[in-house]
Amino acid sequence: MDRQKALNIVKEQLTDHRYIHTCGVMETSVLLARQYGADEKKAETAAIFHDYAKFRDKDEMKKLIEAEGLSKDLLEYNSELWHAPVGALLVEREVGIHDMQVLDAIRFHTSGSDHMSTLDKVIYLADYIEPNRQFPGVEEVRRLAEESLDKAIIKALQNTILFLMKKNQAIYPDTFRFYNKLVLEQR
Ligand code: DGI
Ligand code: FE
Ligand code: FE
Ligand code: FE
Repeated sequence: MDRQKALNIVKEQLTDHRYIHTCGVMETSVLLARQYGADEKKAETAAIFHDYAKFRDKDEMKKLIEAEGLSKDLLEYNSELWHAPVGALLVEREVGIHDMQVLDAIRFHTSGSDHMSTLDKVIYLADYIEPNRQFPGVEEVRRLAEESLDKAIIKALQNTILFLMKKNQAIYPDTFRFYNKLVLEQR
């Protein structure tokens, strides 16, 4: 799909703030895709649509997770996780994108999983380090991203897991699976 058309579609789904974030993810993912050997056009498309479902009503997302066979265990965890798998579903259904690599990158962009492709990792990391992000520790992850996709993601996951733990929140098991896989592969 044409980039401007895709951006126009997603803009209607998002707040201005989230749209600016999306444009940052788009630019960063194309650079990371080039650097780490993922398909740049697929990275661009996945980035544009990665937060497509971010502002869907929680009840609507809950019903879709139940009715469409998405992992029901998601419902026991933070509802922030839901927009990723629901987004993959709705981007296919409402936007008509059927590329499974693009849809998977959207599906796994929040939780991660233990079988992340390079494209999935590129979107995951770009979402964390895009230029408009300003949380503590992001500069270190940006530096690591210059030398290693996996090392940068490990640090991002450590930051996210610690952040959630400090707020006394549960961690979705796929996030630990993603983290463990990357750490074990570093040895
Ligand atoms: O949608 P964005 O804000 O751009 O970013 P995202 O899709 O990565 O969502 C991140 C939020 O999800 C962040 O505030 C942490 C929260 N979250 C809640 N539970 C979990 C979780 N993130 C992960 N990775 N794992 C969790 O179990
Ligand atoms: Fe998101
Ligand atoms: Fe993220
Ligand atoms: Fe995002």
